[in-house]
Amino acid sequence: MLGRTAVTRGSLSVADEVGLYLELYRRMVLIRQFEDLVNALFLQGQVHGTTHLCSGQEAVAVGVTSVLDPADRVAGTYRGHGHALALGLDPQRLLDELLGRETGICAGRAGSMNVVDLEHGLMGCFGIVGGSIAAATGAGLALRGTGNVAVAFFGDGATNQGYFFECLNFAKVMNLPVVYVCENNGYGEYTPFTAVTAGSIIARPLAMEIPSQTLDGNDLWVVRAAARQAVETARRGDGPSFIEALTYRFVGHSRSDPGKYRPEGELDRWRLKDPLAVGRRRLVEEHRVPESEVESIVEDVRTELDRVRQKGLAAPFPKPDASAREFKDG
Ligand SMILES: Cc1ncc(C[n+]2csc(CCOP(=O)(O)OP(=O)(O)O)c2C)c(N)n1
Ligand SMILES: [Mg+2]
Repeated sequence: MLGRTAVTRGSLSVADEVGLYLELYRRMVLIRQFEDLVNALFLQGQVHGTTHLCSGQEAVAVGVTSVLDPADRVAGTYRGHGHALALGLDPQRLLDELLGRETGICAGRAGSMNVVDLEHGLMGCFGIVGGSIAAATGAGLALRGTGNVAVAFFGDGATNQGYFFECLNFAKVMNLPVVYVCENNGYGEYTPFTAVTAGSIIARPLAMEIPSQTLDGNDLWVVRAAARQAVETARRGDGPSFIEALTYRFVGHSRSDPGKYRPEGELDRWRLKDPLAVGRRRLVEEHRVPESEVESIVEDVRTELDRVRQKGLAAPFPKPDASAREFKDG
């Protein structure tokens, strides 16, 4: 049975292990349905800017954040709706942000790619590939000795950026409390990561003697266990760790991408490993949760998001501020 402290984080507070996993499963369902909603609203011209959806990658965000405290710091990516919701950000405030409304978490000025929510530990979602790596490393420097940790989420493509090497080296040498979480979804935009990556990703942190593991990123239980180990290492003052979570995005890179570059059958194969299906199976078969209870989670989230959608579309737009007018005028 997990301790109470291990299961309390922001709005996440439950009494026992089954309750915990039901709540974590609910968060994965919330992320999936939220992304479906964003997609629909984008097609209706309601979402400003572009969107990068994380459908299929939910278990990584939810598993890792499930072992964090509110004073820990997280840097997400432009594919960051899942990171924000996993941390407990109110879906209403996130959707309002995407719709460019005053009631959004950043008052409608950040949009999809740049969400910040310090209350829940989210330092930002970074549009620069690998920007999260640098931000979390800096946060790790600030958090050194406090018992809190910084987490960087980033893609496989980001591991070919120069600062990936610089930051990991710096974190190891300075013994920083950072957990690096690579969401390896097999592609950087439209290019398979194998076509642009020499050797393996995991060999890179291992060469710096950073404790590292490659794991099934579609299994919430597996991700959570590895994240707990990595976070405990950092809290103890034993330096950075690295997780390579193998996963897949069920959708294109961004809204303009139908994903035609994927080999035939690849998407179907990954769909068999859908994190929601894996989670449902574990809940029903291992934790003896009735199917009907799992189904009611899915229905409850649907009802909640329907309300969120209606309220979001009725929310006010921000008024242009004086400085913006001044800039425009002259
Ligand atoms: C520094 C930088 N270079 C290029 C881009 C353009 N770009 C946006 S997303 C992306 C692919 C990144 O792939 P990956 O790191 O695997 O993350 P994923 O999109 O798969 O989650 C690229 C090249 C960018 N945003 N920033
Ligand atoms: Mg990728």
